[in-house]
Amino acid sequence: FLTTPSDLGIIAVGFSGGQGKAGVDTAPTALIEAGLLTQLSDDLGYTLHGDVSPTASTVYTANLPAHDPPVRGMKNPRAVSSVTRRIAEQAYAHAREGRLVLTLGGDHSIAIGTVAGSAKAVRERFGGGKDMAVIWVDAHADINTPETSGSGNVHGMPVSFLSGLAKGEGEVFGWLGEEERISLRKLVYIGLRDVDVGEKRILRENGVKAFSMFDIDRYGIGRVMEMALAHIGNDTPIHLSFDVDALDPMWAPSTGTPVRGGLTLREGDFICEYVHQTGSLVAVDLVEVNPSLAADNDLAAHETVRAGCSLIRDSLTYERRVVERVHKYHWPA
Ligand code: EXY
Ligand code: MN
Ligand code: MN
Ligand code: MN
Repeated sequence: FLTTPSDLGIIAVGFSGGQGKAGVDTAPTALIEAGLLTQLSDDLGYTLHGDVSPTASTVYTANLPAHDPPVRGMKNPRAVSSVTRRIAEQAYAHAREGRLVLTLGGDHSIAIGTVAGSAKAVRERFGGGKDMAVIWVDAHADINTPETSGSGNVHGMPVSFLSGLAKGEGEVFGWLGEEERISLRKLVYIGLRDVDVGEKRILRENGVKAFSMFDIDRYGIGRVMEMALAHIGNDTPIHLSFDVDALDPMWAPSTGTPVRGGLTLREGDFICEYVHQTGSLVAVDLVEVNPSLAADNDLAAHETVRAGCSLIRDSLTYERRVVERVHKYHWPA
């Protein structure tokens, strides 16, 4: 069945605790100030839900533990755990209301919450046979365990916690249960080009489907998307987690861990349009926009925010000028 839900649940998460650079917490406000919400409502016709006031995104960082020493080498472990837990509840609640969920990060650790919330909602709505797929667009694999991580930054670990490769305990991701897990068989990476040695071993040992920049050069983005969707299968809800650093720094310079040799803006937009066009999209994250890294260069920050808006728009529509939307999975409220 095809439905066209026009309700979009928005979660604005100004959170930077998954890595060390301040400024990524201002991204939701920057995206909104650039006109994102007007584009989604007036141009694309969505009804927006969720608190998107400038202060809303700060609620996630209010009342964080004052004393938060490392656990298994993870930095800010309790803060990241409690913020992602709240996000998971929000994402789940939006999905239960029949909304497509859009999350504005924040660093990529927040995807522990968004993906967990989507996975749980999809499992409840469609049953065990229809586990959700995740398309992770990133220069990095973000699949370090606390034990393989060299940095201790949790934004390099979300996929290991979400897949159960890393286990949480107590106040540090103890809330992540089976119902929030994803299967590594339904995970697909696109854009990889900076993967740690320990991560490569994890990807190999688990047979994770990954399309690196090499594959994109070799096959072209069109064929890569065909192969990615063939791997996932036709009949599977999709969560798209898009790290803006997947784009080449030429298009997205204001990000915490830029890696040259990335996607063009058009390739990034194509990925989003292609995923939208499947009709299977249930949630989108846009993360790692950090407007303050280019403080000496306003244009760079502006361009990165603009690229972020473009990716989000294209994930929520296709044929930009025609403005068509298609949604297969949809929860009756
Ligand atoms: N693999 C490195 C680490 O674990 O620290 C770098 C991770 C960067 C993560 C960025 C957000 O995608
Ligand atoms: Mn990432
Ligand atoms: Mn990245
Ligand atoms: Mn739980």
